Amino acid sequence: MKKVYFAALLSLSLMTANAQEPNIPMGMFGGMQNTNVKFDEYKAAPQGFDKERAGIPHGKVQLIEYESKSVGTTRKANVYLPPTYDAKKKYSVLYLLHGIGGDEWEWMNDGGVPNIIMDNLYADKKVADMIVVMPNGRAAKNDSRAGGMGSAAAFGEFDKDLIGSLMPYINSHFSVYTDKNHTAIAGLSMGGGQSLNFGLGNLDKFAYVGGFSSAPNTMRAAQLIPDVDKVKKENKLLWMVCGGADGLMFNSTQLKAFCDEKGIPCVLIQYPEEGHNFVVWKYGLYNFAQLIFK
Ligand code: FER
Repeated sequence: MKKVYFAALLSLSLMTANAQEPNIPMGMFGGMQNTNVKFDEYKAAPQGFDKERAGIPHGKVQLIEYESKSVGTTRKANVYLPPTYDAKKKYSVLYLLHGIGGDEWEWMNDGGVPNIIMDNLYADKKVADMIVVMPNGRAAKNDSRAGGMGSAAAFGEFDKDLIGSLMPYINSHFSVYTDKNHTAIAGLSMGGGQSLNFGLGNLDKFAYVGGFSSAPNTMRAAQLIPDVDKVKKENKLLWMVCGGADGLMFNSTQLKAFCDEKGIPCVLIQYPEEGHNFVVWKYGLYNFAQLIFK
């Protein structure tokens, strides 16, 4: 019993030290208040955008394994290849990240249907040519879902694995463009925070950044954007969505308010009445995918 209590305390303090401390400027709960912002317009996605459609070509999802220098293990990622994938052509790359309870299978198996959303967008010619890489964002030797909140620190370490090992693997094993203008990063919840932190923290690697219901691992705006002019010049899209009934909205509004004040183009859509779930995240992928690489 004592052990369990200690482990819970430890993981809480780890979370605080690694994920929340730099994000809360004014006392314990100062960072958790919602900032008033003007949301961007919500337009419902069309009926069926997330339903398998008969008579259209389907892409393929394949599980890859790569050696991670920073973690020191062989790690896994799922890669969606569009129906038209042809090694004679070149594709852009979207890195699509999961939440605290997920892994490289969360988008595929927990209700995200990214392959179906992308197949439909391809069939309707609404997206640029891209592949979608769904890694495990928990950069630890044991990267299983069982880590839960205790693995918040490992989510913060994922940039080393992503940039140092996964991206080079993707660049050398698939027919892709490798420059920042053909590379995007987006994710849900913890993965949304990672996308904002790593995307805006590596403007030379990612020109398109998306955060869906971003979690408290999202850095506070002034730390996330130390150089306003550089972001204005180098980022091509900063796009966020969060449910109107999601208690984590404050992570998105603090960034939106900062961007509005500094004149940085930034979208934040409030999904009406929705909570912290795949309704919002599917909507996020559907919209974000149409805006990138164009
Ligand atoms: C928190 C609440 C939620 C937190 C992370 C989450 C790091 C992540 C949720 C998710 O990924 O679904 O306080 O702190």
